[in-house]
Amino acid sequence: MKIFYNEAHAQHHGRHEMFRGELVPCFEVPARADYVLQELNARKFGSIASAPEVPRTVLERIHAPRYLDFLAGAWNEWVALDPRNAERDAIPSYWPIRTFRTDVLPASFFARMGLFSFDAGSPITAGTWDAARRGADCAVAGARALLAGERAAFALTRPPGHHAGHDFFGGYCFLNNAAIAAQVLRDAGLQKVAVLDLDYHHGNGTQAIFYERGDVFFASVHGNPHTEYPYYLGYADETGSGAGAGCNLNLPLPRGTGFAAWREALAQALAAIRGFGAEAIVLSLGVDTFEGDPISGFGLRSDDYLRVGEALARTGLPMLFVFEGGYAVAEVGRNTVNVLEGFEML
Ligand code: Q9C
Ligand code: ZN
Repeated sequence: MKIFYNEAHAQHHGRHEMFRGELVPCFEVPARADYVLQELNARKFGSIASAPEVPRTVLERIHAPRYLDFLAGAWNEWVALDPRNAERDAIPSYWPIRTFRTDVLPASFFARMGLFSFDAGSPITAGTWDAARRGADCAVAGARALLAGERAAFALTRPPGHHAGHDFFGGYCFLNNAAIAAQVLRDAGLQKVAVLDLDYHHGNGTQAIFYERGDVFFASVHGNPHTEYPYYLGYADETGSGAGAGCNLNLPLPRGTGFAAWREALAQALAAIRGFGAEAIVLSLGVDTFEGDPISGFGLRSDDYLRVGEALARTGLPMLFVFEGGYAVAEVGRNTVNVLEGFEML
């Protein structure tokens, strides 16, 4: 399996996120990707390469130009407001919800930051844009590896991507790596692509991007949004609309779900992807389904991830793994590489 590692990932290092009324240390930390890289090396796994830079037009297939402009300039704008801001993360605190206008792009940096986000948990730091942009490059390189005939590839990058939408960030995500990769596969001539999201949290950004499209199937197994982040999307009755009717499958499970029930949902998602006729799968690989995850509620154990990889391999489809969540930092390498090993060994 070809592995594309984002060497710029640590340039995104949020200090704090707003959580229940206080600023707490970020859960989404550089050490997460370091542990995965360490585990790949320890288990002598694949060839690890860096990805070539892709032109911005590739990102614009998924993201709005004014959103990309905002992200690219956000840190400089933030520091220009007050030089002391260089010591602080930029975090939004105003959002244009129902009844507000979103067609006007405000002059205020804070107003724009809120326009382009949906939570206060996703700080922008000095290197956020570079890390996110180089991460998208890894996802694109992975997609191109599949197009060149590889059976599988892994984009090892952070910040993650699946909560980011066409023109918004949130959930620690800025650019939707999985969506960008799926679009690259489509643009290269694959007729039908699936994105399968196994992160604990519903991939609201990916779902929204493809919701009205019949060429990209989105399936997700995740914590029930009634009680779990991102709360406002991810219900079972969201099945796609317009040309995308029937091309969205949400399988929400209650907090506390263990591997037996979770793997049945995975089997259901894979059956639907097969029925759709996907020619490749982009796999949003979050391992925050682990029993020890500090912000999630499923009960998967480390060995279970080997079985997950085997189930994915049995699809026989080319597979691009894209790293997403997983916050039990010391175990994130073992769990992630177990999926890849289960896949490779079958
Ligand atoms: N501070 C991903 O896994 N915050 N994002 C939940 C804990 C948001 C998770 C409360 C969690 C976002 C990619
Ligand atoms: Zn997650």
